[in-house]
Amino acid sequence: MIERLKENEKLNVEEILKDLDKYEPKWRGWHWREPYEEGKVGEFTYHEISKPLKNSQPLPAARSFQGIDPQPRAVITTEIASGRFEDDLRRMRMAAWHGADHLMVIRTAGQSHYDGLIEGTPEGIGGVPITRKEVRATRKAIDLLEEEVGRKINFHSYVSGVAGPDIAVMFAEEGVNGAHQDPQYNVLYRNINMYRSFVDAAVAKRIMVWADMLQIDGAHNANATAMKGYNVMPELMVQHAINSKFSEMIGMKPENISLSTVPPTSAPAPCMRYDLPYAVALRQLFDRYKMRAQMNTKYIESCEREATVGHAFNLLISELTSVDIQSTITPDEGRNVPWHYNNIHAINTAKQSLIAMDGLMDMIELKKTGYLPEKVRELKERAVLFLEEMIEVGGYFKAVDSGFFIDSGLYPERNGDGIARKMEGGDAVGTIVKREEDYFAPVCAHFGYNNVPKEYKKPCDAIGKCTLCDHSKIKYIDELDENDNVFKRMEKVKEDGTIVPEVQWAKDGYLKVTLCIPENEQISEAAALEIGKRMNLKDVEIIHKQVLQKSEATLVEIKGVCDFKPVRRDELTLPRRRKTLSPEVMRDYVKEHPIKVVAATVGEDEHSVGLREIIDIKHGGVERFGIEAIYLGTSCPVEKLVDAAIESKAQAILCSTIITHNDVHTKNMQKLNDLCVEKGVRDKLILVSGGTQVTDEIAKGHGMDVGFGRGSNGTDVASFIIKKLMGLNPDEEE
Ligand code: Z98
Repeated sequence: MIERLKENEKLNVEEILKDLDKYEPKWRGWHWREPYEEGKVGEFTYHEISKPLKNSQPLPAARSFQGIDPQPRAVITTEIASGRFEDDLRRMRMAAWHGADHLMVIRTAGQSHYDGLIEGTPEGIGGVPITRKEVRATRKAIDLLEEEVGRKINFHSYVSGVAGPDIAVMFAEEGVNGAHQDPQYNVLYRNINMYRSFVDAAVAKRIMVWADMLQIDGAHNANATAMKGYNVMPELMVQHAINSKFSEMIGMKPENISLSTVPPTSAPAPCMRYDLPYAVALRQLFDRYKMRAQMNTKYIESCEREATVGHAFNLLISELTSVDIQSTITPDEGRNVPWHYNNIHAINTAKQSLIAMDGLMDMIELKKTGYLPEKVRELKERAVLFLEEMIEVGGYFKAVDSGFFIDSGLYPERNGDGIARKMEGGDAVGTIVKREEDYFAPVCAHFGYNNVPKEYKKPCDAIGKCTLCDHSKIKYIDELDENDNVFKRMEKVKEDGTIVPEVQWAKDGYLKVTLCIPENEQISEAAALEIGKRMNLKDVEIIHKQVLQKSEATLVEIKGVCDFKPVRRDELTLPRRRKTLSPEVMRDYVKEHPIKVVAATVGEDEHSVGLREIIDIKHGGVERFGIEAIYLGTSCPVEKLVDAAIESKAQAILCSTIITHNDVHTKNMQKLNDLCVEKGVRDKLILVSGGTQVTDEIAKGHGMDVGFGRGSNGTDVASFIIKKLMGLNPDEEE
């Protein structure tokens, strides 16, 4: 049994799959982040953050801010469902470390297309099938992630389709924390009979109430589906209203009802003028409920940059209207290939933007007069009129039958392109059966009429507890298919010392290549595919194209599968990484003990850029830490360097050598050492050499204290010198 994850060890999926029949969820309900009122993280004070994590992966720029990782107030969502849940678990761990605490999985090919529960761990296409085993293993893995990052994590999926109530029961039993549930989704997009959808929704919602699950509705799908997504704003409000009120009538707490909001437009439309009034109107009309903001997906194309910028603007709306749950869609959603690292990019976009805007509302406020409130009022009026017309035609069902919904006209205008569903049509039509007078279901959290005999305090007393009251009563089926199961899949990719890149599944071998081809679009496309093949990639596909100028060049991104001998872990030479002192420690030391270095490129070497960067304050060179650098220029004789060091009482010499013909670089190193010995100063001077062809081994082999090759920077050099002066081991590795 795994008690605790170790940050330097991979998640052991086999261990998680053991003893699943005995697993019980540790908690139920929904977890909101806890506000961190004190707000102090590192040297900064924040106005609206939540409690810091125990373990996390900060934003890249945190390197310059003592590695801090402040966590926004809003819950951050990521959608993970690659088709193989065993790989999703690993991606969830990556997501949790970056700050996601709402992990959503989507059932394959549409939950709505399954008419019942399935068992085992079949592979899904573009989603996971959401079987009990998959749900249970996921919740169990998430328990470990919670422990590791130090925050509760919400697990979420969808309660839809004809099997909705069955799924709701299974989710309640297995400790799922949130779900999309909206009968309008079944009706409009899956053509399930409307009466049946509402009856099922009542049952499912009642069970969600028992499990204290958070509900997300499906209104935003109207934006994604309508021909003109931005015109459905009044209808979106009507859909929110129908599902929210219906849920409350079934007993759902308002704080467990979350509206799925999406800014309806994207640039090049003037989106703020649409999106902000819409978000404000929602907040005003639905102030009892929570807001889950998803970024706009309707207008996502295959450009990751464009998607990310769109996301950031959507996040501005979230900040301006105090979002409760911030959903993130991967920037590659438009390519239908959500990959590990793109989940992380999207989570980081949310975290980065929300933290960047911390305290914004203390400095600005939304206008109370003029365009914004006028537009807000107009939207609300249109929504109210929509509802009134629905009542006029005879109610919701009649309205759907008449094609009121997903019409691309801005209400009250109608374009006649809405989705009309027949009241007496759709899947599962005619399957509603009125309960007999003596109907009795011996289960708790049951919706509607139940003729519980008087002798029982609760219905399941009749059978000595139901599965909601006694988890051990659940019939757990491990696997049904002897070929399509997780064990068979994991067998194929088991650890064998090889390293294969992956984007969603273990050893899937996929990689992406970015090419700038100086040809027109058509030729570039063909050329990119050919180049991919010649790089030994299989199944090469274009995933993004962008004309830079019609005849000058086209940017093309391709994906393909590696078709070459895999790299082995045991054949690799690992780069050495010295432990460096923190900038503060270095600055403090130099303040107390001033350090001088002399530096030059030696011999006939005119390549000074590398050395200048090692020195220069602007490029993070040694000067940044207060070290004084005396630069003697290029092609400096070794003698001159040594004399200057002695004269200026420097503690170190930085000798840069790029040219290597006739091994001149090693000869100069040796000469530098020998001269220092000859002049009796070798033990007083730290000799540092650097250059693209220099390695630590070569340098040390030729009398230097250290050699810095490609990729080294001023921090590495300063830290080495200071550690040596402090009497610490400067070569200590991370
Ligand atoms: C989201 N990224 O909302 P199938 N019920 C509702 C839904 O919105 C969805 C489903 C069910 C989006 C994902 N939403 C789209 C209210 C899907 C799932 O047909 O069962 O797969 O639909 O987070």
